[in-house]
Amino acid sequence: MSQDTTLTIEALTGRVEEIFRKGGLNEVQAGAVARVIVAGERDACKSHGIYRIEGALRTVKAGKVKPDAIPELTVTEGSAIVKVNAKGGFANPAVELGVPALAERARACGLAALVINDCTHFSALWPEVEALTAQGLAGLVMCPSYSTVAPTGGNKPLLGTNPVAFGWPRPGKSPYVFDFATSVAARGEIELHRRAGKQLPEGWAIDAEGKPTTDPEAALAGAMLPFGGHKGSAIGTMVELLAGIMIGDLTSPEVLDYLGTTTLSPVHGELILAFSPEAFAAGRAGDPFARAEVLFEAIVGQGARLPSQRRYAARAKSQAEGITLTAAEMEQLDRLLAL
Ligand code: NDP
Ligand code: PYC
Repeated sequence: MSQDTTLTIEALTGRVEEIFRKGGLNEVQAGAVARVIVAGERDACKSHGIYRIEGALRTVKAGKVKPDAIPELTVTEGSAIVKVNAKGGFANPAVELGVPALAERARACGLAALVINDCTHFSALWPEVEALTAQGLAGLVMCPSYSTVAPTGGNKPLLGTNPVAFGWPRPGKSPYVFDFATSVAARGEIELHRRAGKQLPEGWAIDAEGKPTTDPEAALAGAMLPFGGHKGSAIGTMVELLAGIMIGDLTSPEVLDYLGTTTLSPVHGELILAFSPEAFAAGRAGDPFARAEVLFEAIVGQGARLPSQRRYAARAKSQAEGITLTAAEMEQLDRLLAL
Protein backbone atom coordinates (compact mmCIF):
# COMPACT_ATOMS: atom_id res chain seq x y z
CA MET A 1 0.00 0.00 0.00
CA SER A 2 1.36 3.47 -0.86
CA GLN A 3 2.41 5.66 2.05
CA ASP A 4 1.78 9.26 3.05
CA THR A 5 4.84 11.54 3.24
CA THR A 6 5.37 14.36 5.71
CA LEU A 7 7.46 17.37 4.66
CA THR A 8 8.43 20.48 6.60
CA ILE A 9 6.78 23.70 5.43
CA GLU A 10 10.20 24.90 4.22
CA ALA A 11 10.87 21.68 2.28
CA LEU A 12 7.49 21.83 0.54
CA THR A 13 7.95 25.53 -0.24
CA GLY A 14 11.38 24.78 -1.76
CA ARG A 15 9.92 22.01 -3.90
CA VAL A 16 6.98 24.07 -5.14
CA GLU A 17 9.23 27.05 -5.85
CA GLU A 18 11.54 24.81 -7.88
CA ILE A 19 8.57 23.53 -9.90
CA PHE A 20 7.62 27.09 -10.77
CA ARG A 21 11.20 28.09 -11.62
CA LYS A 22 11.39 25.10 -13.95
CA GLY A 23 8.05 26.26 -15.35
CA GLY A 24 9.74 29.52 -16.34
CA LEU A 25 8.74 31.84 -13.50
CA ASN A 26 11.29 34.41 -12.37
CA GLU A 27 12.39 34.65 -8.74
CA VAL A 28 9.76 37.25 -7.77
CA GLN A 29 6.88 35.23 -9.24
CA ALA A 30 8.02 31.74 -8.21
CA GLY A 31 8.71 32.75 -4.59
CA ALA A 32 5.40 34.55 -3.98
CA VAL A 33 3.31 31.90 -5.77
CA ALA A 34 5.00 29.03 -3.91
CA ARG A 35 4.49 30.78 -0.55
CA VAL A 36 0.74 31.24 -1.07
CA ILE A 37 0.19 27.68 -2.36
CA VAL A 38 2.09 26.14 0.54
CA ALA A 39 0.24 28.42 2.99
CA GLY A 40 -3.00 26.92 1.61
CA GLU A 41 -1.70 23.38 2.05
CA ARG A 42 -0.31 24.20 5.53
CA ASP A 43 -3.69 25.56 6.65
CA ALA A 44 -5.62 22.57 5.20
CA CYS A 45 -7.26 24.69 2.49
CA LYS A 46 -6.98 21.94 -0.12
CA SER A 47 -9.02 23.80 -2.76
CA HIS A 48 -6.20 26.38 -2.98
CA GLY A 49 -3.16 24.32 -2.06
CA ILE A 50 -0.83 22.24 -4.25
CA TYR A 51 -3.75 21.16 -6.42
CA ARG A 52 -3.53 24.68 -7.98
CA ILE A 53 0.04 24.19 -9.30
CA GLU A 54 -1.01 22.49 -12.54
CA GLY A 55 -3.61 25.15 -13.38
CA ALA A 56 -1.07 27.92 -12.79
CA LEU A 57 1.50 26.16 -15.02
CA ARG A 58 -1.14 25.57 -17.71
CA THR A 59 -1.88 29.30 -17.65
CA VAL A 60 1.83 30.05 -18.17
CA LYS A 61 2.00 27.57 -21.07
CA ALA A 62 -1.11 29.08 -22.66
CA GLY A 63 0.65 32.47 -22.63
CA LYS A 64 -2.08 34.03 -20.46
CA VAL A 65 0.22 34.95 -17.55
CA LYS A 66 3.70 36.48 -17.84
CA PRO A 67 6.14 34.31 -15.89
CA ASP A 68 8.84 37.01 -15.92
CA ALA A 69 6.63 39.94 -14.87
CA ILE A 70 7.95 42.48 -12.39
CA PRO A 71 5.03 44.27 -10.70
CA GLU A 72 5.11 48.08 -10.55
CA LEU A 73 4.00 50.18 -7.57
CA THR A 74 2.49 53.67 -7.88
CA VAL A 75 1.97 55.78 -4.75
CA THR A 76 0.53 59.25 -5.35
CA GLU A 77 1.33 61.91 -2.76
CA GLY A 78 -1.76 62.72 -0.66
CA SER A 79 -3.88 59.88 -2.13
CA ALA A 80 -5.32 56.99 -0.13
CA ILE A 81 -5.30 54.83 -3.27
CA VAL A 82 -2.13 52.82 -3.86
CA LYS A 83 -1.83 50.99 -7.17
CA VAL A 84 0.19 48.01 -8.30
CA ASN A 85 0.23 46.92 -11.90
CA ALA A 86 1.05 43.22 -11.86
CA LYS A 87 2.24 43.58 -15.47
CA GLY A 88 0.44 40.43 -16.51
CA GLY A 89 2.03 38.30 -13.79
CA PHE A 90 0.48 36.52 -10.80
CA ALA A 91 -1.30 38.61 -8.15
CA ASN A 92 0.79 37.32 -5.25
CA PRO A 93 4.03 39.27 -5.90
CA ALA A 94 1.91 42.37 -6.59
CA VAL A 95 0.23 41.94 -3.19
CA GLU A 96 3.60 41.52 -1.45
CA LEU A 97 4.85 44.69 -3.18
CA GLY A 98 1.76 46.80 -2.43
CA VAL A 99 0.84 45.88 1.15
CA PRO A 100 3.58 47.93 2.93
CA ALA A 101 2.55 51.10 1.06
CA LEU A 102 -1.13 50.31 1.67
CA ALA A 103 -0.50 49.91 5.42
CA GLU A 104 1.41 53.19 5.55
CA ARG A 105 -1.43 55.03 3.75
CA ALA A 106 -4.09 53.40 5.99
CA ARG A 107 -2.25 54.57 9.10
CA ALA A 108 -1.91 58.08 7.67
CA CYS A 109 -5.50 58.39 6.32
CA GLY A 110 -7.45 55.93 8.50
CA LEU A 111 -8.66 54.14 5.36
CA ALA A 112 -6.72 53.25 2.20
CA ALA A 113 -7.11 51.02 -0.84
CA LEU A 114 -4.71 48.90 -2.83
CA VAL A 115 -5.79 48.41 -6.43
CA ILE A 116 -4.07 45.58 -8.26
CA ASN A 117 -4.50 45.50 -12.03
CA ASP A 118 -3.58 43.05 -14.78
CA CYS A 119 -2.96 40.02 -12.58
CA THR A 120 -3.69 36.31 -12.60
CA HIS A 121 -5.32 35.34 -9.29
CA PHE A 122 -5.89 31.69 -8.38
CA SER A 123 -5.36 31.71 -4.63
CA ALA A 124 -7.28 32.14 -1.38
CA LEU A 125 -7.68 35.72 -0.10
CA TRP A 126 -6.87 35.20 3.57
CA PRO A 127 -3.11 35.70 2.99
CA GLU A 128 -3.96 39.26 1.89
CA VAL A 129 -6.08 40.06 4.97
CA GLU A 130 -3.61 38.39 7.33
CA ALA A 131 -0.86 40.63 5.92
CA LEU A 132 -2.95 43.60 7.11
CA THR A 133 -4.10 42.23 10.47
CA ALA A 134 -0.42 41.48 11.24
CA GLN A 135 0.06 45.27 11.08
CA GLY A 136 -2.88 46.05 13.38
CA LEU A 137 -5.21 46.95 10.49
CA ALA A 138 -8.61 45.60 9.51
CA GLY A 139 -8.84 44.46 5.89
CA LEU A 140 -11.47 43.72 3.27
CA VAL A 141 -10.42 42.01 0.05
CA MET A 142 -12.33 40.95 -3.06
CA CYS A 143 -11.80 39.93 -6.66
CA PRO A 144 -13.88 38.64 -9.56
CA SER A 145 -13.10 35.33 -11.23
CA TYR A 146 -14.72 34.02 -14.44
CA SER A 147 -18.36 33.30 -15.27
CA THR A 148 -19.30 30.09 -13.48
CA VAL A 149 -22.18 31.21 -11.24
CA ALA A 150 -25.79 31.84 -12.30
CA PRO A 151 -27.37 34.93 -10.71
CA THR A 152 -30.35 34.03 -8.53
CA GLY A 153 -33.35 33.62 -10.84
CA GLY A 154 -31.05 32.95 -13.81
CA ASN A 155 -29.82 29.66 -15.23
CA LYS A 156 -26.47 30.28 -16.94
CA PRO A 157 -22.97 31.09 -15.71
CA LEU A 158 -22.46 34.85 -15.51
CA LEU A 159 -20.91 35.94 -12.19
CA GLY A 160 -17.64 34.54 -10.90
CA THR A 161 -17.21 32.68 -7.63
CA ASN A 162 -16.02 36.15 -6.50
CA PRO A 163 -14.42 35.64 -3.08
CA VAL A 164 -14.62 38.17 -0.25
CA ALA A 165 -12.35 38.08 2.79
CA PHE A 166 -12.29 40.19 5.93
CA GLY A 167 -9.83 40.39 8.79
CA TRP A 168 -9.82 42.10 12.20
CA PRO A 169 -6.63 42.19 14.29
CA ARG A 170 -6.71 40.70 17.80
CA PRO A 171 -3.75 41.82 19.88
CA GLY A 172 -1.92 38.75 21.22
CA LYS A 173 -4.22 36.34 19.33
CA SER A 174 -4.74 35.06 15.81
CA PRO A 175 -6.93 37.53 13.90
CA TYR A 176 -10.63 37.17 13.20
CA VAL A 177 -10.66 36.24 9.48
CA PHE A 178 -13.32 34.95 7.16
CA ASP A 179 -12.72 34.20 3.51
CA PHE A 180 -15.23 32.60 1.18
CA ALA A 181 -16.58 32.48 -2.33
CA THR A 182 -19.91 34.22 -2.97
CA SER A 183 -21.00 30.98 -4.62
CA VAL A 184 -22.17 28.19 -2.30
CA ALA A 185 -18.62 26.80 -2.47
CA ALA A 186 -15.40 27.56 -4.32
CA ARG A 187 -15.18 26.00 -7.80
CA GLY A 188 -12.08 24.21 -6.56
CA GLU A 189 -14.33 22.24 -4.20
CA ILE A 190 -16.38 20.99 -7.16
CA GLU A 191 -13.23 19.88 -8.94
CA LEU A 192 -11.98 18.10 -5.79
CA HIS A 193 -15.34 16.29 -5.51
CA ARG A 194 -15.04 15.27 -9.19
CA ARG A 195 -11.52 13.91 -8.66
CA ALA A 196 -12.60 12.00 -5.56
CA GLY A 197 -15.64 10.55 -7.39
CA LYS A 198 -17.95 12.12 -4.80
CA GLN A 199 -21.40 13.66 -5.32
CA LEU A 200 -21.91 17.31 -4.42
CA PRO A 201 -24.22 18.38 -1.61
CA GLU A 202 -27.63 19.49 -2.88
CA GLY A 203 -28.04 23.18 -3.63
CA TRP A 204 -24.54 23.80 -4.98
CA ALA A 205 -25.16 23.70 -8.71
CA ILE A 206 -27.43 23.33 -11.74
CA ASP A 207 -26.70 21.41 -14.93
CA ALA A 208 -26.53 22.82 -18.47
CA GLU A 209 -30.36 22.64 -18.69
CA GLY A 210 -30.70 24.67 -15.49
CA LYS A 211 -31.84 21.67 -13.40
CA PRO A 212 -30.44 21.04 -9.89
CA THR A 213 -27.57 18.54 -9.93
CA THR A 214 -25.25 16.82 -7.47
CA ASP A 215 -23.01 15.44 -10.23
CA PRO A 216 -19.71 17.39 -10.29
CA GLU A 217 -19.26 16.84 -14.06
CA ALA A 218 -22.75 18.18 -14.74
CA ALA A 219 -22.12 21.08 -12.36
CA LEU A 220 -18.87 22.01 -14.12
CA ALA A 221 -20.74 21.96 -17.44
CA GLY A 222 -23.67 23.90 -15.95
CA ALA A 223 -23.52 26.64 -13.34
CA MET A 224 -22.78 27.02 -9.67
CA LEU A 225 -25.27 28.81 -7.41
CA PRO A 226 -24.69 31.89 -5.24
CA PHE A 227 -24.65 31.38 -1.45
CA GLY A 228 -27.74 32.62 0.37
CA GLY A 229 -29.82 33.05 -2.80
CA HIS A 230 -30.38 36.70 -3.79
CA LYS A 231 -28.02 37.90 -1.05
CA GLY A 232 -24.95 36.09 -2.40
CA SER A 233 -26.02 37.00 -5.93
CA ALA A 234 -26.01 40.72 -5.00
CA ILE A 235 -22.69 40.50 -3.12
CA GLY A 236 -21.14 38.69 -6.10
CA THR A 237 -22.42 41.49 -8.32
CA MET A 238 -20.92 44.08 -5.96
CA VAL A 239 -17.54 42.36 -6.37
CA GLU A 240 -17.86 42.69 -10.17
CA LEU A 241 -18.61 46.40 -9.74
CA LEU A 242 -15.96 47.32 -7.15
CA ALA A 243 -13.12 44.94 -8.03
CA GLY A 244 -13.81 44.82 -11.78
CA ILE A 245 -15.49 47.85 -13.29
CA MET A 246 -14.52 50.45 -10.64
CA ILE A 247 -10.82 49.61 -10.83
CA GLY A 248 -10.87 49.57 -14.64
CA ASP A 249 -10.29 45.84 -14.87
CA LEU A 250 -12.13 42.81 -16.24
CA THR A 251 -15.48 41.49 -15.00
CA SER A 252 -16.02 37.72 -14.79
CA PRO A 253 -17.83 37.49 -18.18
CA GLU A 254 -14.99 39.50 -19.76
CA VAL A 255 -12.41 37.19 -18.17
CA LEU A 256 -14.15 34.15 -19.66
CA ASP A 257 -14.30 35.86 -23.07
CA TYR A 258 -10.57 36.60 -22.84
CA LEU A 259 -9.51 33.12 -21.67
CA GLY A 260 -12.15 31.13 -23.54
CA THR A 261 -12.00 28.43 -20.81
CA THR A 262 -12.27 27.91 -17.06
CA THR A 263 -9.36 25.46 -17.09
CA LEU A 264 -6.82 28.29 -16.78
CA SER A 265 -6.32 30.63 -13.82
CA PRO A 266 -8.40 33.81 -14.17
CA VAL A 267 -6.88 37.13 -15.21
CA HIS A 268 -8.39 40.28 -13.66
CA GLY A 269 -7.83 42.83 -10.88
CA GLU A 270 -8.15 42.82 -7.10
CA LEU A 271 -9.27 45.38 -4.52
CA ILE A 272 -7.77 45.44 -1.03
CA LEU A 273 -9.11 47.90 1.57
CA ALA A 274 -7.29 48.60 4.83
CA PHE A 275 -8.82 50.33 7.86
CA SER A 276 -7.20 51.67 11.01
CA PRO A 277 -9.71 50.84 13.80
CA GLU A 278 -8.01 53.35 16.12
CA ALA A 279 -8.46 56.15 13.58
CA PHE A 280 -12.15 55.35 13.06
CA ALA A 281 -12.87 55.03 16.80
CA ALA A 282 -10.84 58.12 17.81
CA GLY A 283 -12.81 60.40 20.12
CA ARG A 284 -15.35 57.69 21.00
CA ALA A 285 -15.52 55.80 24.26
CA GLY A 286 -13.86 52.38 24.45
CA ASP A 287 -10.90 50.68 22.83
CA PRO A 288 -12.15 49.07 19.57
CA PHE A 289 -9.94 46.01 20.03
CA ALA A 290 -11.16 45.40 23.59
CA ARG A 291 -14.78 45.88 22.48
CA ALA A 292 -14.28 43.41 19.64
CA GLU A 293 -13.06 40.82 22.14
CA VAL A 294 -16.33 41.16 24.07
CA LEU A 295 -18.21 40.37 20.85
CA PHE A 296 -15.97 37.39 19.99
CA GLU A 297 -16.35 36.01 23.51
CA ALA A 298 -20.14 36.26 23.23
CA ILE A 299 -20.07 34.36 19.93
CA VAL A 300 -17.84 31.62 21.28
CA GLY A 301 -19.81 31.64 24.53
CA GLN A 302 -22.81 30.29 22.62
CA GLY A 303 -20.80 27.31 21.43
CA ALA A 304 -20.18 28.81 17.98
CA ARG A 305 -16.68 28.93 16.54
CA LEU A 306 -14.96 31.89 14.93
CA PRO A 307 -14.06 31.54 11.25
CA SER A 308 -10.44 30.54 10.58
CA GLN A 309 -10.10 28.59 13.86
CA ARG A 310 -10.05 25.31 11.89
CA ARG A 311 -7.37 26.82 9.67
CA TYR A 312 -5.26 28.05 12.58
CA ALA A 313 -5.45 24.61 14.21
CA ALA A 314 -4.27 23.03 10.94
CA ARG A 315 -1.47 25.61 10.73
CA ALA A 316 -0.29 24.87 14.27
CA LYS A 317 -0.25 21.14 13.48
CA SER A 318 1.70 21.69 10.23
CA GLN A 319 4.18 23.92 12.02
CA ALA A 320 4.72 21.31 14.73
CA GLU A 321 4.60 18.11 12.65
CA GLY A 322 5.01 19.13 9.00
CA ILE A 323 2.60 18.82 6.07
CA THR A 324 1.40 15.34 5.19
CA LEU A 325 0.80 14.56 1.52
CA THR A 326 -0.68 11.43 -0.01
CA ALA A 327 1.33 9.20 -2.33
CA ALA A 328 -0.70 10.58 -5.26
CA GLU A 329 0.13 14.15 -4.25
CA MET A 330 3.84 13.31 -3.93
CA GLU A 331 3.75 11.65 -7.35
CA GLN A 332 2.17 14.80 -8.75
CA LEU A 333 4.98 16.95 -7.28
CA ASP A 334 7.67 14.56 -8.56
CA ARG A 335 6.10 14.52 -12.02
CA LEU A 336 5.95 18.33 -12.13
CA LEU A 337 9.57 18.58 -10.93
CA ALA A 338 10.67 16.24 -13.70
CA LEU A 339 9.01 18.29 -16.49
P1 NDP B 1 -16.14 27.90 2.76
O1 NDP B 1 -17.55 27.89 2.35
O2 NDP B 1 -15.49 26.65 3.21
O3 NDP B 1 -16.02 29.03 3.89
C1 NDP B 1 -14.78 29.33 4.36
C2 NDP B 1 -14.83 30.35 5.48
O4 NDP B 1 -15.90 30.10 6.41
C3 NDP B 1 -13.54 30.22 6.26
O5 NDP B 1 -13.21 31.48 6.78
C4 NDP B 1 -13.97 29.19 7.32
O6 NDP B 1 -13.08 29.13 8.41
C5 NDP B 1 -15.33 29.70 7.68
N1 NDP B 1 -16.17 28.67 8.28
C6 NDP B 1 -16.49 27.47 7.76
N2 NDP B 1 -17.29 26.80 8.61
C7 NDP B 1 -17.49 27.59 9.69
C8 NDP B 1 -18.22 27.46 10.91
N3 NDP B 1 -18.93 26.37 11.18
N4 NDP B 1 -18.18 28.48 11.78
C9 NDP B 1 -17.47 29.60 11.51
N5 NDP B 1 -16.76 29.77 10.38
C10 NDP B 1 -16.77 28.79 9.48
O7 NDP B 1 -15.16 28.50 1.64
P2 NDP B 1 -15.35 28.58 0.08
O8 NDP B 1 -15.41 27.22 -0.50
O9 NDP B 1 -16.44 29.54 -0.23
O10 NDP B 1 -13.94 29.28 -0.32
C11 NDP B 1 -12.73 28.61 -0.06
C12 NDP B 1 -11.57 29.43 -0.54
O11 NDP B 1 -11.63 29.61 -1.94
C13 NDP B 1 -11.44 30.83 0.04
O12 NDP B 1 -10.16 30.92 0.62
C14 NDP B 1 -11.56 31.76 -1.15
O13 NDP B 1 -10.74 32.92 -1.10
C15 NDP B 1 -11.08 30.86 -2.27
N6 NDP B 1 -11.58 31.32 -3.56
C16 NDP B 1 -10.74 31.99 -4.39
C17 NDP B 1 -11.20 32.44 -5.61
C18 NDP B 1 -10.33 33.24 -6.51
O14 NDP B 1 -10.81 33.68 -7.54
N7 NDP B 1 -9.10 33.47 -6.21
C19 NDP B 1 -12.58 32.21 -6.04
C20 NDP B 1 -13.38 31.54 -5.05
C21 NDP B 1 -12.89 31.10 -3.86
P3 NDP B 1 -12.10 27.82 8.49
O15 NDP B 1 -11.16 27.95 7.31
O16 NDP B 1 -11.40 27.95 9.80
O17 NDP B 1 -12.98 26.60 8.39
O1 PYC C 1 -12.20 27.97 -6.47
O2 PYC C 1 -13.75 29.23 -7.41
C1 PYC C 1 -12.58 28.91 -7.21
C2 PYC C 1 -11.53 29.69 -7.88
C3 PYC C 1 -11.64 30.41 -9.01
C4 PYC C 1 -10.41 30.97 -9.23
C5 PYC C 1 -9.57 30.56 -8.25
N1 PYC C 1 -10.27 29.78 -7.41
